[in-house]
Amino acid sequence: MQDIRVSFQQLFNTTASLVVQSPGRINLIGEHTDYNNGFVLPAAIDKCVQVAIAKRTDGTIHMHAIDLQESVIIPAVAIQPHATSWVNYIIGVVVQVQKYNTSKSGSNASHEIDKGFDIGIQGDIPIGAGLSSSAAVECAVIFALNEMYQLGLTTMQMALMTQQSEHEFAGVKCGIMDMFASLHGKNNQVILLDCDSLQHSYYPLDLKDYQIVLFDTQIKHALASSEYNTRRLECEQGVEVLQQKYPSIKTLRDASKQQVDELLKTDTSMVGNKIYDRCKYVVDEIERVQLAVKDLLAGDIKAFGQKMFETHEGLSKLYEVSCRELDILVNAVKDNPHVLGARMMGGGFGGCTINIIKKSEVQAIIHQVAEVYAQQTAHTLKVHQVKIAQGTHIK
Ligand code: GAF
Repeated sequence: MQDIRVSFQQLFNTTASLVVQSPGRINLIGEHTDYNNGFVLPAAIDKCVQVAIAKRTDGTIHMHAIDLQESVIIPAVAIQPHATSWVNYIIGVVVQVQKYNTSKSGSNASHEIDKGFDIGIQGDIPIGAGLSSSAAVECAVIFALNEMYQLGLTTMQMALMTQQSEHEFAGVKCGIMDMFASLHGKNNQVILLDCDSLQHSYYPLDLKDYQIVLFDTQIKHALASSEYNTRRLECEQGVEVLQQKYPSIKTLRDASKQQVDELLKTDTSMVGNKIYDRCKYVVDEIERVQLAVKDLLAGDIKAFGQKMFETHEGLSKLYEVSCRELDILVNAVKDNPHVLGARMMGGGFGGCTINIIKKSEVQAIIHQVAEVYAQQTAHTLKVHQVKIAQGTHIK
């Protein structure tokens, strides 16, 4: 990436007061569990978004996406969602900061953010690949605003506010995982996050002779966000039924497999089998993450990888968020003795698979999978080899 301070100076004819870098993320296991208050095991990666920022005094926000060579200017107050998606990831966060300011000192108080700012943005996280480029933008923006306006937000508050911004300005009712991982990542460590209590612990990822490789389908089906929101609703519908008999169940995190079988499997007249399938996948996956962490701690990467395959099976057959292209990529490595685990990663309907592959075999396997993918689809495989990196920070 080019030096963003230089681009900023040229674009806005002023010096950036600070530059913030925020990473994308991978997720080892625990998919679609975050908004069900379960566990996830993500890590920040060495692909990131950078923002450079400086205050203005004329009540306008000037935004420039360096990679896209696009500029947008809006008034800094009474902000509404914009037609351009990258703009929403910035202004949605501004709105959250303004709400926070109002909650602290009332709507009549004046705040410096209302006077506007210049912001330049660039990055190398592939867009639509399921590596959370949008969360990285939101986290970089909130971190920069927090610093520039001395808001005093904790990284936990930042994670919750950027999640809210995604709900309101991107229309995706996402969980907390992506923002949390981007803000809290540490070099070479995976994060076990309990999405209920938000307690988290770090574990070194020692894959021995194996490494993580991402296979990118290079597609993103249009129904991704609407189906995502539908899955969330289906889980909530399941919870409503479970609550009638077990009022202490507030989310699927609180439900056991037995309770899901007892109330959702048989009662097809009320909720239909889809609801059972969704809830069954989620309770299985919440348990699977906890067992997978034990495998990791015991150094049993083979058992860990096996669970990744199980996750994919559940996401594909029960949760139905995979797609033909992702299934082709997982099937292409399933029986390969040098691949310990593979599964689709992130929200689904495109994006990447995450694979644990023997280092010495990586090149041969890439070659083989690329061939299968080209034969069976109209797309070209892209490969990302990522390292686990530090979370959001000032550059
Ligand atoms: C997307 C969402 F943004 C996350 O919150 C999470 O639900 C993930 O899909 C699926 O695990 O990345």
